[in-house]
Amino acid sequence: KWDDTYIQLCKDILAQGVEVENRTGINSIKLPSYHFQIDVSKEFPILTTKQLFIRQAALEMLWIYQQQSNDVRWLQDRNVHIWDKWEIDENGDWISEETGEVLKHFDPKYAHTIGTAYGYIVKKYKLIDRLLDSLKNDPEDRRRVVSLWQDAELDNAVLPSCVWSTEWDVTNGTLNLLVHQRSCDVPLGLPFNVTQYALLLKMIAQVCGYQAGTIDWSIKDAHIYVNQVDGIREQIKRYDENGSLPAPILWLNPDIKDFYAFDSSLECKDFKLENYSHMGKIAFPLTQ
Ligand code: UFP
Repeated sequence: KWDDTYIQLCKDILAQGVEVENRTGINSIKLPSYHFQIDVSKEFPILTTKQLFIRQAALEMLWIYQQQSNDVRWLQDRNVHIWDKWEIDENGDWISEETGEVLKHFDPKYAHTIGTAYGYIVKKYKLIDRLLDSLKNDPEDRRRVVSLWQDAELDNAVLPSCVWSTEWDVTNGTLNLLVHQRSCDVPLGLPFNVTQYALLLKMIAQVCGYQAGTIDWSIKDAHIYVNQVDGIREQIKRYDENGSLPAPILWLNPDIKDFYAFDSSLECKDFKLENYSHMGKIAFPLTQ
């Protein structure tokens, strides 16, 4: 179960991780790499040892892969504020929330965006259209790499994509996914990222006529920032005392056969989490 895998990773970081400095100024405790597998045909992965807001996770995923946008205002219009700290202002400046200093200057044409990362890359390189075409017309294809990491685009990105590539294969009518994450904020990023890629897998599988199978998740630099340790200890305590709760069911509107047709308004009408019980929110600081 996803909670078991996740709590084990947290315990491993606290037990074996190394405390290091990094660009943010807040030290992190890191493991150099980590790997796990989730079977989405058996369980929709969303943590129950803390509350996760699936609407926000889904909208960020749809912003990247369906809208193929880098415009932070699209998220803000839907009450999603996770990218506010990385928004380039109208002068092209990216400003530190804490000190007000200019961390980096960009061409003002990137105002209100995160620059040349994530959705910008998906759109420019037609990554989703290529993926859908290959899945529909050439199921045995072994070249299905979707890479958000494009070296030529790095200089104009506020944050180079963290989850940076996916690989997709079809085996016996089942679509399986491998995800690479170059840098992983385990308390805040990972629970969000796993749920959103599981949803993406289910959506892509449905519109291409496959069952959703496994996700292999491969992390380089799995870390907990030192100011997040208390929250993680609280989550581990919940798990050690109570285990986890049964996984909810994800309902996806079966009438949608076109990836671009899934509702990406504030309401997200085409999916629902049924019977999501969880142990309540844990607030973790987000490091810019
Ligand atoms: N991060 C994630 N997942 C994401 C995302 C960011 O874990 O989807 F956008 C975290 C990882 C790291 C920070 O703590 O954001 C990025 O910093 P850096 O570029 O220095 O690795």
